[in-house]
Amino acid sequence: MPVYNESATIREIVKKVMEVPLDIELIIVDDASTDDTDEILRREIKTKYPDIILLAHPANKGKAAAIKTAIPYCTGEIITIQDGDLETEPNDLIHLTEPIRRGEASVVYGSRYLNIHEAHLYRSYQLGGRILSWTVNLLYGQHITDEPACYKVFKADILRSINLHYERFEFCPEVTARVSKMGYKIKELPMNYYPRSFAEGKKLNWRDGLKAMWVLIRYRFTD
Ligand SMILES: Nc1nc2c(ncn2[C@@H]2O[C@H](COP(=O)(O)OP(=O)(O)OP(=O)(O)O)[C@@H](O)[C@H]2O)c(=O)[nH]1
Ligand SMILES: [Mg+2]
Repeated sequence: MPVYNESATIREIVKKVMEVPLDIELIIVDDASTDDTDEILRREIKTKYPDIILLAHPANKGKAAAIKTAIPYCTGEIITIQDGDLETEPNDLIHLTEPIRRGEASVVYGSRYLNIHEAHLYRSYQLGGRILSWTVNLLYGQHITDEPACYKVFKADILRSINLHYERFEFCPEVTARVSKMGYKIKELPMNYYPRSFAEGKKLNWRDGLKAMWVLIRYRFTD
């Protein structure tokens, strides 16, 4: 769980994750938050859940950098990224991990479009996400509907084998491009989504969408 300034949601999301009926090892990386996220993590959350591994960056490095920091600490067979906000429903991880647990898939993405109830706060994000998904399908021969979805679930060895180059929100397009080039077919399953606004702390913006497009194109033609 990469976190940056999530003091409003961190307690609730950790509680939800710890209540999922799966054998979960939670590693939280605080990326030099400037609010009291770090204090909440150390004083309250670590006391309540001593098994959680808390890591911290001395300076802000980005979401992908936080994921990179956490990967060597993962001992489980499956790795997923859980955001520190309340946009996702951690119980979805039960069905999202199932194809990997059964040995039927190696990479599973959640999709907000395979649900009956679509809930997108900003239309521009919805369109941007669709364009990124079409790009992935066109350039990499996948059949996905929601490339930037927050739940991406991997057989642990696959994620470990990828030496992530980018440090910020490029995590999604980079792993999508690289698992595709490794020959993995991405399986998509529905996921719930409860979008938050910028006022509530959303950090991703349109520039990240353009960067994502660039990363997808770049990896198609270079290594
Ligand atoms: N480590 C780290 N995490 C960050 C940073 N910025 C955002 N995050 C975390 O990344 C997650 C996603 O951030 P959001 O702003 O909700 O972005 P989003 O639009 O939901 O985008 P995705 O979930 O990445 O598709 C949250 O858990 C944030 O706390 C950062 O600079 N460093
Ligand atoms: Mg989010």
